[in-house]
Order: sequence, then C-alpha cells, then structure tokens
Amino acid sequence: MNLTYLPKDTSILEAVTHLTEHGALVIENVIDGDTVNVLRGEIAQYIENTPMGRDKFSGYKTQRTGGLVCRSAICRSLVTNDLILGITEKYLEQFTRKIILHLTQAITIHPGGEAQVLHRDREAWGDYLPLEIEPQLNTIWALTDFTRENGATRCVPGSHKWDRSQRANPEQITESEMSLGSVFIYNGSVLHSGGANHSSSPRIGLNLTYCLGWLRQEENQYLSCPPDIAKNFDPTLQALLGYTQGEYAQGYYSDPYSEDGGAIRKPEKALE
Ligand SMILES: O=C(O)CCC(=O)C(=O)O
Repeated sequence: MNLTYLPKDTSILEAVTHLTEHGALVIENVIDGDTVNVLRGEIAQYIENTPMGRDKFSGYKTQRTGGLVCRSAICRSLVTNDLILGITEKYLEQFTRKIILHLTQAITIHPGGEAQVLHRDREAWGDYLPLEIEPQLNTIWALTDFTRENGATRCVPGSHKWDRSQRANPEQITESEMSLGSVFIYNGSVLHSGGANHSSSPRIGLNLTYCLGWLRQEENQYLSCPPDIAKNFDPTLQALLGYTQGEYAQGYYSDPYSEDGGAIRKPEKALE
C-alpha cells in the first residue's frame, strides 16, 4: 500500500478522510527551508548535548531531544500550526472535547543507526485502551530530507485496522520519503518505526504528538514547561500543554503556599 501525499493547501476534511482510511499520510512542504534552518539552529546545542539511546528501541545511534516547547519558538509555532491542529482536533473529536500535547522530541538517527521494530504508539498506555478508541495523532516534521537510505519513518498504511496478531510483510512496509519541511502524520494505531540510516549524514525528524485531553501525556508537559515559562505563551499553546481545565473535574489544583484552606483553582490560575 502506498502512502498518500497531499499538498499544503489540502483541506482538513480531506486529510481526515485519508487518515481514517489509511492511518497515515504526508503533507508536503508545509514549511520552507529557511524556517527549518532557524529551527535547527534553535535546537542544535540541545541535540549536541543529547546522549544516544540506551536500548535497541530508542536506538544506540539515535538521539532523542525533548522539552522543545521551551527551547524553540519555531517548535511552538509548529505545535499550534493551524492546518495540523485543525486536522488533529477534527480527527480526535469523537473521543474528546480537548486535545493536549503528548510529546515534543527531535529524533536524530545517525549513520549506521538500525531500523526500529514496527510498533504502534498507543502502546505507550499499555493495552488498556479499547481498540475502538483512537488515543492520539502524531506528526514527524522532516528537518532533513527523509529518504529510504537515511532512515525515513517506515509505515504500514491501513494497519491501524488490522487484527493485532497480524504481522506486516516486507512489501506492505513503505517509507515516508519526503523533502525537508514536509510532515508525516500518523495515528497511534498504525504500524510504523524509524528506518535504518545507511547514508553518511544524520536524519532529523521533529516528532510532535497530540493525545486525548483525558489521557496522561508521554512527556510531562508541566515539568518540561513549568508555569513560570508557560505563562508567556499564547493561550492555544497553554491549553495544549494542559494549563486549562479538562472535563468538569480534570486538572484543578490547590496552591501549597496559600493559606486559603486548599481552595480549588483552575490550572489557568497557575499562569497568572
Ligand atoms: O524516528 C522515526 O522516524 C520514528 C520514531 C518512532 O516511531 C518512535 O520512536 O516511536
């Protein structure tokens, strides 16, 4: 099965229709090369200081650099990109009123890095979630060209609908080849993995993922982006980090330093 490629002026509905059917797609050239360069400059030092993975899954020749909402203005703008956010909200709306940011991570696969095992990102919550519930929508922004040779994300379109015991044949696996500035979008149930890097330069992808507002985030956004920093961001981003009330009783707090007897405060209050 081939991967769907859409132009950046695609409609939200068209993208959602393809995602529902195939579980993954690429939107081409959403940001330009200059924007990618600025972003790479913003996070270069952090990547340089990031150790390689400590096991086969995280990749012995792969660096995973997180906390990027705090570290990069361009990353913040990508998290709230109108098209991506519109697609994500529409795609997940049958399962939640609010979505939140699940993970920010630059994934740098160095030459010699091996392919990851095919997996479904929803496995982060174990196997407790009913299969009818799609918990997340994910993006990997190409900060270098993504090629078969340099480790473009591998994917098995349509596998989100498979019986969980079904294994992928090699001919069902496709690579998300795309030019720098494009974005690979995939749900939490489709089989995918980082590819092997057989080239002589690193492959860098920016993994920004979103989940249902009532689930626990993979990257703890309150610790990665505490209130004294988050208070400077725009309200859409603050809400994505989790600094708004979720459902009726989700996310309130009491101020440990206040003498008010533990009055319940909405999370927005922490940003005042
Ligand atoms: O780096 C990639 O292309 C995909 C990484 C991935 O799927 C993961 O780390 O869970």
